[in-house]
Amino acid sequence: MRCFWDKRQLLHAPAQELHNGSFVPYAEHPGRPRSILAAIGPTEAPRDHGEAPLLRVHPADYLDFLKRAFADWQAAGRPGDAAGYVWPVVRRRPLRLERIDARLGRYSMDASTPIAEGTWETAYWSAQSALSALEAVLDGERTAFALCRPPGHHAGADYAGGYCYLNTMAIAAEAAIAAGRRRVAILDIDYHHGNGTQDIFWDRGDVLFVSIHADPATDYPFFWGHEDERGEGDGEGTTVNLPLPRGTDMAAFGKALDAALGRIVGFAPDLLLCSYGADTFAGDPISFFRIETADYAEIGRRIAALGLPTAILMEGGYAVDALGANVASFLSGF
Ligand code: OKP
Ligand code: ZN
Repeated sequence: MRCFWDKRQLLHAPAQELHNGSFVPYAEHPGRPRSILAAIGPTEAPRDHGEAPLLRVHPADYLDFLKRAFADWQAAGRPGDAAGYVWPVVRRRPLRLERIDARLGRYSMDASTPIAEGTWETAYWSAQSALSALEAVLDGERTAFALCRPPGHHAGADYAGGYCYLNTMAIAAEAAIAAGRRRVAILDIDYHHGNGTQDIFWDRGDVLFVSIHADPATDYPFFWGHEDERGEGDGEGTTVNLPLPRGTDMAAFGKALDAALGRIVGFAPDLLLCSYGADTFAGDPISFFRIETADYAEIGRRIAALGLPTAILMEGGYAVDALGANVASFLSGF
């Protein structure tokens, strides 16, 4: 399988994040892609598709924020990585925000998404890897893999969150539609709900978003991913949420997967895009499902059995020692 990765995706390395009340080492660190690279064999550098495909999803002012935030932070005399501390939940309205702290609040949803020196460049190349995997599939490959890092599915059109800055999945889906594909299905099997992807395609009838994830009653991101969220307008019924309880093993996950695949077949898409997170693994340090390494091959086989052209985009997975083996197992199923 063709695999895409750019070494500039190692640059982003925030020191810490706020986790359950303490500052702890940042979980989404460069050791993750190193573990995957050691397990999957040769990769190709992505082609540079420029900013136009990013702008189909994200407004220019948001990209400008991502590019400038770290420099603005340093210009304000701040130490370490840029991180917000105030968020405009109440009565948010358009404002010309100058202060870096205000801009960090305006353009992010949580405290797990600091901006460090190489953040923009890393996110940019993560998106280019996604676009290159999509391009391979549009050009006739049955499957392709993008080692996206940072991940993308928590980022909305104009907000960062959950280690995500650019929504790589939405960027790939919009590129597929711009290239003439009429119906695109997204299957998100990361442990966490892909709130950004859901938000972006909430009212879209041409993009199906199906997600299997930990119940947001107990798990991040809490405010999205509940079963009764089904989309609106043209998109009514094209958002499908299948939350599962902590402790879910392959038997229960497999039933939800079969239900998800049934919805995808019913949608009759031209193309499948898979947000793959290995944080459903039993040994994941921040997650609570019980999927084993060998199970990922079975999950991959069942998805591949749809027979759809499929681009796989990497999302989460934090058990770094097992991460490479988990990704390799999943890809082997295809
Ligand atoms: C990103 B991806 C919990 C903090 C949660 C954010 C988790 C982001 C996961 N104390 N931090 O979906 O794997
Ligand atoms: Zn996750």
